[in-house]
Amino acid sequence: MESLRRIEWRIIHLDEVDSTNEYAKRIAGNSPEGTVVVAKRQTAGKGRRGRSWVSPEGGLWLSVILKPGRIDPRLVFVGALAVVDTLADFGITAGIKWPNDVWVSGRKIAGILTEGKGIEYVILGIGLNVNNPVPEELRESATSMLELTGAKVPLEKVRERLLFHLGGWYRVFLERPDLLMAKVRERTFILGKTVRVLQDGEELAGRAADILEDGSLLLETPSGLKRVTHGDVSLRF
Ligand code: BT5
Repeated sequence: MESLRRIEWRIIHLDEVDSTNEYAKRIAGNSPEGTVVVAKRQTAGKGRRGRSWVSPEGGLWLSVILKPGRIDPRLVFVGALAVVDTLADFGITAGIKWPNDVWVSGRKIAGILTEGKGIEYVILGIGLNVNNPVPEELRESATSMLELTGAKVPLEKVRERLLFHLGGWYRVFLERPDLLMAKVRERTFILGKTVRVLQDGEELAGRAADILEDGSLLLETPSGLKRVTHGDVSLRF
């Protein structure tokens, strides 16, 4: 198989922005693939379905513009695996909580938000708590690299490692999505566990049996196997 060249990142640094995803969307039409928007702070950082993402100074808040020619739900895993590998570079063992979170010891350290426009572009947004304070209201559910390592972590180094791993996993996504999904299964810590999934207001409970090739979650419920394409997974009952 002919190997694609590694993506070249072109970084736009901002002090403050509403949301790096929104900024990236505004410029995506006229920007090449590999454009990265990084901000020190976001005033309206966002998660999925209108939720907000707390983004004070000290964290890594960035969005990359990708042009794979299609919207593919598996792109979220390119971000999640890159975060897991980056954390490993700093001695932190993390896992993927399907579909878009990265957790360490029962707490969320990063979230991924992908947004796309047809075949034109995909924005892959990543929020990783590095040296920023963990929001008071999320004390129970969130953590940061600072909290886990007990020391300030060089933010530029984290960004560098993250972009390095993103480039690598993006290439795997393009060339060998089967290998990407194999790694996702390996890194997903909910497999085999009993979970509750909230999907469009409907609640499903069952055993997380597998992540299928298309990125969806296979749930073993009392009424049979269910394929879940999106939603929020919770392990706490
Ligand atoms: C996510 O949404 O986890 C996706 C977050 C993506 C953030 C990045 S930052 C760069 C780029 N620009 C943006 O505007 N967004 C992306 P979701 O699965 O919906 O989770 C949102 C929930 O996570 C919130 O409702 C809170 O409970 C929790 N949360 C908010 N801020 C957090 C933080 N800093 N650390 C951990 N959890 C947080």
